[in-house]
Amino acid sequence: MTKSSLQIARAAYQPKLPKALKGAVVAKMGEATQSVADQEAIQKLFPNTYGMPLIQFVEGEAKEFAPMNVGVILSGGQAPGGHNVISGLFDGIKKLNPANKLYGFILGPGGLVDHNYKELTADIIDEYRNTGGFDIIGSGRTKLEKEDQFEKGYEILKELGIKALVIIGGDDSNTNACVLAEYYAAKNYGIQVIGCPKTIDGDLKNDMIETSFGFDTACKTYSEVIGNIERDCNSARKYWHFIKLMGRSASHIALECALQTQPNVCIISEEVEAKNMSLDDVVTYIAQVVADRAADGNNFGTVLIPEGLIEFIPAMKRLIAELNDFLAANGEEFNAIPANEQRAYIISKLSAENSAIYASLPEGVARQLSLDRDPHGNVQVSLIETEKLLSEMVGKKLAAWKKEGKYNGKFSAQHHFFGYEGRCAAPSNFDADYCYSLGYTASMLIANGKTGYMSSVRNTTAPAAEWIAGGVPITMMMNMERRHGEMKPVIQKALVKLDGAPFKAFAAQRAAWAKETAYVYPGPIQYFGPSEVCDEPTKTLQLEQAK
Ligand code: FBP
Repeated sequence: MTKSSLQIARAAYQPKLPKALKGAVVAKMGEATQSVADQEAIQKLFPNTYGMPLIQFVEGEAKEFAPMNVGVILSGGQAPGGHNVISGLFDGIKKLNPANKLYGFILGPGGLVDHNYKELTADIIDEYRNTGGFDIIGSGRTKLEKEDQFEKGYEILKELGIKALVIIGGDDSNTNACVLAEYYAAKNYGIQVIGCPKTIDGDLKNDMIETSFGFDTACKTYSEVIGNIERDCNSARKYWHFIKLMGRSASHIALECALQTQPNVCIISEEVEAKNMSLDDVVTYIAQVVADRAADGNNFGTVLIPEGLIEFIPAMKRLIAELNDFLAANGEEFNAIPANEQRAYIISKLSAENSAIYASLPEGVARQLSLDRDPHGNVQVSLIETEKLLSEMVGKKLAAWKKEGKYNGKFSAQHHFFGYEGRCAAPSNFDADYCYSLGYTASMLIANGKTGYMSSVRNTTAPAAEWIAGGVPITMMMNMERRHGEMKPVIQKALVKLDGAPFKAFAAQRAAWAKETAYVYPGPIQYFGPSEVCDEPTKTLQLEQAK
């Protein structure tokens, strides 16, 4: 297989480990834990895995371990560093006993249920060290939540002599990992389940999990390209660039990229919701920045938009909910109507408030809202071209202001969507080290007989040698939430906190960034070179950890 020079050099990179994990370790037990909320209900649902203590690994005496087999699953969207979690896990279990074996389940949780797996041997692992992607075994979005799936999984785990299963996933996958851990514990099947925090979205984090892996590399990849666009923009001085950034619901990616590149505008969905802003409020805010810059002779700029924005605009949320219900009940009638009359039909059927909003939307977006449904009958908001929606509406507003003599500039827009470009990038040193440490820590949790824990590596703004490795009971991160009409135990999703340091730092500077051209050009991720260039954590982490 042909490899690039960087791939060859990067294969030899030895990820940095916390000092405590370099030799033999012992598990130091902390205090018993409680769930973040709804303690009684969570305890009742997880009698075997509730209330367990926090664990920290510290240097200890070497011990002998009987041979064991371990399974691993990659779940959900790709995130840079997944291969290093697996290589850290592999090296960890081999160090415990060279006879230990690692099995990977193919294409996500579905591989466990369908008994689709392969043994991950040293030569396979070596091919994937420090590489991006999840292609070593593939990933998938099958939800592991039903008893018959757990039983099908048990069949193959028993057949392969697997003692522990590591599930690498986001909040939902780790919630399901905990449900599986509880199920196997209740049944006395002797199979441990350990989770690892993954997602570029950065929304799986709490007091004990400082960040999810992949967020660092993905944001650095997007920020490199945003910086390049900003420089182009500041060179030609003729375009407004509207850039949509991935992140299904939380705006952590947009916020981090804003902190790295200092654009003229960055919308944060959580703020839009908290301030009960309408679509028109968002459009007016952007148009005002455009007009103010035009008054200074600057007819150019950059705007960052989080992917999930539409669902956070309260009025849009209400419109989408009514549309979902209406189309679920009247889909056939709607589909029988000629395409050019569908818009008018919907306008005539919705409640007055929603009908007015729908009528105000550009043709293309209105069509996307009424056509694209996922298998559950919901609008696929990620398919909505919010960047085009906003620039079109800003353009209209500016044209109106021009007539009123309130604006006298030129507005020409370019559109971009950065998402998939960053999910499989070669992991930054931070993610390469962090992921390897998470995988290695998972092997230590297994060796210590733990189940229902998430691998945790903390103190991540310090040099890697000082990182603190351990385990957090997954039940500690849970609360009860209404999902599909039922109350369910789930890991709390971490949205952007408006009173958190990253948002406050952004809010304090955004007016200056709007007016001035204060762009920062982060450049590409550096894999070799001085530590201050290669090992820097995200601005989000730096601001959150600055005490
Ligand atoms: P996870 O939550 O599974 O990590 O996935 C995150 C994500 O990359 C979102 O940012 C994005 O909205 C979504 O996956 C896209 O999903 P898909 O890969 O199925 O198109």
